[in-house]
Amino acid sequence: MVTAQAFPGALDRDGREALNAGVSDAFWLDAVKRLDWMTPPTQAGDWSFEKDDFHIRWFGEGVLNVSANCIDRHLTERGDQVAIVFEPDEPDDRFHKFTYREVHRAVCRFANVMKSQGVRKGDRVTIYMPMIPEAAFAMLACARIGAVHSVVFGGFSPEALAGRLEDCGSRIVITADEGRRGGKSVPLKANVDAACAIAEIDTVIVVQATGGEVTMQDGRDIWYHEAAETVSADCPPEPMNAEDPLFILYTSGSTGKPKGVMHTTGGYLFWAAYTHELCFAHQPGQLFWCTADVGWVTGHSYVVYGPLANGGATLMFEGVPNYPTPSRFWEVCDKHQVETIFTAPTALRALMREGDDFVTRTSRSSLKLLGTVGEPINPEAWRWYHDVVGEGRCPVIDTWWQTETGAALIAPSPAMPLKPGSATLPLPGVTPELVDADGQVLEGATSGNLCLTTSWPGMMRGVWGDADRFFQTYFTAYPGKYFTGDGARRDADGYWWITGRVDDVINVSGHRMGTAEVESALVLHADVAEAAVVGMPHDIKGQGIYAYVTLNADATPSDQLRRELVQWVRREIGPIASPDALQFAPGLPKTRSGKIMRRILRKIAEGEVSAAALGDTSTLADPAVVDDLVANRIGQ
Ligand code: 6R9
Repeated sequence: MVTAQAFPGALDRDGREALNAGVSDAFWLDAVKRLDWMTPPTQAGDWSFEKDDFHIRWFGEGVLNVSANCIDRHLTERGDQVAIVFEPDEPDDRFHKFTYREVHRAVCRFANVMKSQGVRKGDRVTIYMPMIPEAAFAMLACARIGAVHSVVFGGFSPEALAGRLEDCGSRIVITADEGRRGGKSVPLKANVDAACAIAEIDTVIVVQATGGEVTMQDGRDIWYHEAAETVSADCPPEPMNAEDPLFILYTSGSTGKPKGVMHTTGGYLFWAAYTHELCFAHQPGQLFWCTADVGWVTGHSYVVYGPLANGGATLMFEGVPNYPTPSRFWEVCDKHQVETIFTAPTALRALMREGDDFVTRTSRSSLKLLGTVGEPINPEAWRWYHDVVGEGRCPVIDTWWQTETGAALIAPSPAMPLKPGSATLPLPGVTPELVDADGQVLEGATSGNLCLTTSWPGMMRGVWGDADRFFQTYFTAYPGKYFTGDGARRDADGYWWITGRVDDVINVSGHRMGTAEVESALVLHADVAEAAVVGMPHDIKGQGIYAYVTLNADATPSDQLRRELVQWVRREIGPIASPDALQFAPGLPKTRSGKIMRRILRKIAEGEVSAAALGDTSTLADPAVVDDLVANRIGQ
């Protein structure tokens, strides 16, 4: 336990518990006044998780615009204050600061360029960008005109990009010539060209980021800087209903293709802003640095929407934690006087391994809070963050949440007592519950599957293009409840500890990867007959990807083929999906009905190969395959 410390503007434990106890419709309708409404809502939540009456709506009859809330309403009071600080990949390149007024002009122009290309309210716009300010401008410009953005992480392959374009029927892509990360360039425009060969695209708007050479196709591709000169810097914000879609963000689940998680205007923006203030005691004008890419939900909620809705300054960093040296994060904190840094355990573990000198040679005196998100943080990394990075001065804010939840659900306020590895208590209106495999509710200090029994404003509203999939995926395992896919423990003190996914989702460096996706990529290769993918423990990434591959009869296992298959997956999905271990397996452990027993494959990948660990293998069609798998397992 780390004792609570006073923190300006932050709740202590009693304050949080009192707040949680006071949630009601009137509470929500009052809290949501933090947003600027064109028409104020008259209803708080209206929802049911029951099959016959399934619906989720928040802030009914409210009308607002997200970009007006993130920009316009701050203009009078803080038009000349910094809204976005951009720190480029190369520390010696010029950094930029944009005031709210400058962001306003840039977003209006971007919106007008989109309009001139025929984009209308409700259209889907795909954003495939590096971490540069134009990525945020493009998102806010979509919100301004009521277009629905779908940001695709710049590390995804042309194939993955094309799949996401097709799924949401987006005919326009906003990209850059290239991105830069860790001194390397990322050929974004070339990737878009390759995606255009698969998906049908009418327009590609290209931002000049590096000046690198790209080919432009007449009639399809336009340079942003040229188009921007021809449009006005004024664009009135479109009035949107609270339940109109704001964005789609693709995420991996345990089955099938990645799903387009859909968030709406009022509830999402409220939740991003409210949690940003509650968890980080954020005051207008403070510099907040969330290191996530805008390609992930963390970047949506805590790089763009939360901080800007709260009138803060947000830092966008193009690079990576260890370039040019493992001091980079802390140097950026010193250079810009960052007050809160919000990053992922995987980055902390990687930096921790490099030794304390890279940290201690920097000042970090501006830091007040340290945030973490994306995966369970091991107590050792938590302590290092708290003791070495924060010199014991800065509370660690461990926020548990998901793409589906919009923003944080279980997380401390800075003045609460903390425990290394625990996300502490739920936020107001969040009702976690533990159930066993049969759905029995578990009371007291215990572990189980983590469900949420009530709706909160930032909750996803649907899977794009598949009305049933939302209900089927999240509400059928335990009827009447949202099942998170995570396991958790509640301790005797009522604090929550998230233990990780209990489904077929792997969390690699804080990024979600569905085992089914990697398997489908592998079996597309001509030499592969069958593949099974599981997670394995990994010192830095948290989890790594372990693939078992059965080859076709005419193919021969070799190191070269192994490398080729790893490359193949990188090309099909992206580098984050590269298997860390790939074992050729003459057969996979299957039941007599043909179901692969992943439990056994997981144990082997974890190196737990005793008979006791592997458990009962007698129900397998061919128990001998297990011996072969154990004999040839790939050690870390
Ligand atoms: C925000 C985000 C969601 C999954 C989630 C869980 C894991 C996220 C965590 C955490 C333990 C935390 N996760 N934050 N586990 N402690 N503080 O990461 O969204 O990419 O959708 O991943 O990440 O397993 O279910 P997303």
